[in-house]
Amino acid sequence: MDSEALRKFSALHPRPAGLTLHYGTAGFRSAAQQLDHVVFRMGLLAALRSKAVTATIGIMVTASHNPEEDNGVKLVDPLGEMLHPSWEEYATQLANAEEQELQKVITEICQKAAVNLHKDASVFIGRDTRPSSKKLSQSVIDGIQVLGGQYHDYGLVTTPQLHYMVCCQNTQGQYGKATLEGYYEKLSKAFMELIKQSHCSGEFQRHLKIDCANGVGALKLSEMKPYFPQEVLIHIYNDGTKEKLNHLCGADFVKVHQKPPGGLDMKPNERCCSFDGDADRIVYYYKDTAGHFHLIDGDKIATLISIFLKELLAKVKQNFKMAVVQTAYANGNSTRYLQETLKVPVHCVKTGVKHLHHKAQEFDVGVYFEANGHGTVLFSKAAETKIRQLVTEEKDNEKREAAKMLENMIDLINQTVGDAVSDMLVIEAILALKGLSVQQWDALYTDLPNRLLKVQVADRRVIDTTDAERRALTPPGLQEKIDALVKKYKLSRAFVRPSGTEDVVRIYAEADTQENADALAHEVSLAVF
Ligand code: 16G
Ligand code: ZN
Repeated sequence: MDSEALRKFSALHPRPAGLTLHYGTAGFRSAAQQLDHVVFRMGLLAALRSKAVTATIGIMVTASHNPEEDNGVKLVDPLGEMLHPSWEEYATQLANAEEQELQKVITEICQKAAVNLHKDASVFIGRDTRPSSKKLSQSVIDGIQVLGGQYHDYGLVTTPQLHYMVCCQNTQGQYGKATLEGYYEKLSKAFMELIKQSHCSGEFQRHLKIDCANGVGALKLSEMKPYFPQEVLIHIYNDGTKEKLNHLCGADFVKVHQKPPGGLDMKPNERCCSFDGDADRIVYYYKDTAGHFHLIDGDKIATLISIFLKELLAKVKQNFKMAVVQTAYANGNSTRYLQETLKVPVHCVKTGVKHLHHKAQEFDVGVYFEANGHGTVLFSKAAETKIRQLVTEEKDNEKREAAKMLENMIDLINQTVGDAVSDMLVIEAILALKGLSVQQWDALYTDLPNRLLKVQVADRRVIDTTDAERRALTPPGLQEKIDALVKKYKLSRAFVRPSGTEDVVRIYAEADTQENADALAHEVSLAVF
């Protein structure tokens, strides 16, 4: 390690005294002006991680749906997954080290993680459209170079695009080409192949209004448009030319407030969707003729995809194991529908993409979605190989056609991480193939009324949870109080958990009516203090 270079460059990216940050569920997130030293040091860490695993590592500068003034950074592991949990601690140590301790901390990480500093390092960089992102990504480069790493800066990309690039690079192109053109070509080809098999006509079906949260999704969707023929009618709103990122728009705003975003005029029964600021989440919605707003969240997206895949899997008759992975936030009626009507096994895990992704890897076909709209589908290598083989070898027409659709689904879905663009195309293809309107999709089941609250407490870490965050272990007595409150209402459920991204405790409640869900959430929030 070039100690002189490390000293020189870390002095250019000083750590504000007394500032401690943690690598949480979504990496580091904070006010942008507090992050320069963090991104520099994450450049160092990405180089170390790359040397440790002898593969390209990704680093994305974004704070997703947070306000424009915030920013964040997270690392992407070789197959496009989230950074391995064992390294999250190293990230936190490195970010908080005193300047004169940096070299020591790096040496310690090298020892603990068996990193050979003489090895090469390769890092892919991406960033969102925040005004602070460009400069922060320059600081990332400084960090990589101090440790002698190579880098490729993709500039403005969606978070899932960066995950995709990293995966392509490390699988020698098996997953696709590690370029934006490669991404657009792969997805658009699979999409066109799929909808070719649709018998549904009527142009109105294809119109879709997309709120891009004034973020990078707008740029990337516009770039992708030429790859589609004219009949794909997507209309981009909140493209970032007029308003601020995530301000009164985007997937998180729509989900949390259960109302339409600003900047998008919705006519009755028009199909609309919202991306979040870095385009890794999507929710759909529409307004009915009476003017009522209907949200179609991640749970209903998972349900639609599961119905479609289950039908195809039945046709190819391979006994593939399929399951849906949710979190405690999944609407109770979605879980009920999946288990009881669709008869698909459902698993509940802790909040955070890495937990869902990990669980979904246990199945041949693992569908995972958070209610907030982050999700994807994972296919096991064995299932994928078999499906591709059926496409070329199967004599039975129906079976072969089903395999062909599954193959296109495999190519259309970004299996590295939830991807708003890819999910949107998956959903549009399924709606077209099944001839479903947005209302019919929404009517699969009715969401139980629910309420999400957040409360500030002195120390949110006093709350410890178990059973995939559905029960509180500490402080003592809290769970008993919640149990007693839940008993007062019908079809009710409630839980509390410390947020992994904000200094708050989150409370979720659902019940038979909105009044009861609100009351239950409120009563639980009082019990937390
Ligand atoms: C992050 C997570 C998201 C989770 C959310 C919960 C990733 C990429 N993103 O945005 O999955 O739903 O945090 O936030 O893992 P919370 O802990 O503040 O409720
Ligand atoms: Zn996001």
